[in-house]
Amino acid sequence: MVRNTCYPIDRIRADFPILSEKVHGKQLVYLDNGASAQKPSAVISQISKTYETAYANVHRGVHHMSQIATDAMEDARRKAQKLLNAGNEKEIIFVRGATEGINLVASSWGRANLKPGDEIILSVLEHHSNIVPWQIIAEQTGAVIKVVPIDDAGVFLIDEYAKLLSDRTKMVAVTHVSNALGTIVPVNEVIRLARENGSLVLLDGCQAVPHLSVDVQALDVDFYVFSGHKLYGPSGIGVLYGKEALLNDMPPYEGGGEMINRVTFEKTTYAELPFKFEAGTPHIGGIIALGAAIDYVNDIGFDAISAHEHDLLGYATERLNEMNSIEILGTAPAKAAILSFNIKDVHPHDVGTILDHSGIAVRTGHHCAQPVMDRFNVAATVRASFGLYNTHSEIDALVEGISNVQEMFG
Ligand code: C6P
Repeated sequence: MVRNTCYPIDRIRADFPILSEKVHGKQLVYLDNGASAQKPSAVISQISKTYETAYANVHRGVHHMSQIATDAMEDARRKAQKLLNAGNEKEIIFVRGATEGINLVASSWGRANLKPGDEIILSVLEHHSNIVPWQIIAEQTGAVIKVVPIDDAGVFLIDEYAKLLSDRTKMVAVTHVSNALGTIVPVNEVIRLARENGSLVLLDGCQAVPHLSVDVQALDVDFYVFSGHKLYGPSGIGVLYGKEALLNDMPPYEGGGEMINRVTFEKTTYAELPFKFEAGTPHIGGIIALGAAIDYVNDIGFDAISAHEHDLLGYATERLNEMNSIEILGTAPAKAAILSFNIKDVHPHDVGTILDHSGIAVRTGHHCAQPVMDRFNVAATVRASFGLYNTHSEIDALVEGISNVQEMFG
């Protein structure tokens, strides 16, 4: 396998202070980026800088501090707009994360549009955040959920999906990249087929945005969500993209300050987009720092990030395939940054605990994707998830850690 020697890995790693930490006396090997990514100095210092020099509540004050905080927040909105290539900054709604973004659409759009017998299509690959909000709204409206199956490799079965579509389908809500298996879903085809049936499409981009370049206009997707904390930004902040006309037609999700035009006890009118969906004081410092995270990944470039992570995933897959008694779950030809596996006769939690003693952080469990676990008849897996700062020698450390586990368990 040819390595990309131009990728500035040493400089990138130096940007992440936490990567020089030791865990149990060993060098940290952080392979849990799917759960949350670490933060570069540019993001960490932006958080301090906001609170030290440019903080006040936004969209409220005529005073200087309020104005510069408002400008910085709106600048971050434009960065998120460019990241997704949204046509218009009103289509970028700041939410707490992907979970809140999906709940917002399921609740607001769902309450206004779903009727008994209408159908919502999900897939087996979904994170619980893209299942439960739809179950809640289906229960409230009488809508019905249909589920696209996957094959033994974890591939989204597009032909089965096509069979589920009908004029009853009102919403297709699927992940762009599976957080449990890494499968990249053929979203262009998903959207094209949904359009033929007149359905809307929401993509859960939580596991895609840190790894691939996304263009919501080229995709012609109706709603797209992601979380800042997986994109090297702070937790507690994320983005919901929605087409302007759809968002305009949707009722507010939460009521409160900021989302109103005029309030009287007789009648309240609502603010324009995007503020109609941003009730209350937002996560000002987090939004501005998310802007810094977007600048950071753009400086490296998604072509370079994707190529580097693809290289890491290929190398890790090759190394694990050479080992005995390892089962990799999720072997789809199109995959991103995730390697889920089990070691024969060893519980994933034991694997995770032993790896941790060598300083290696992986996630073990169901990854908030229990239907995926059920599909493979397992309760849990070990998941190594890669980010832009990981290296081949960290994969070597993982392989050595797995060998130690195998030796301990005979
Ligand atoms: N997955 C993981 O370890 P929040 O918690 O709102 O930031 O993101 C939820 C979410 C939604 N969709 C996908 C595809 C996700 O991967 C996640 C978060 C983490 O895989 C934490 S459970």
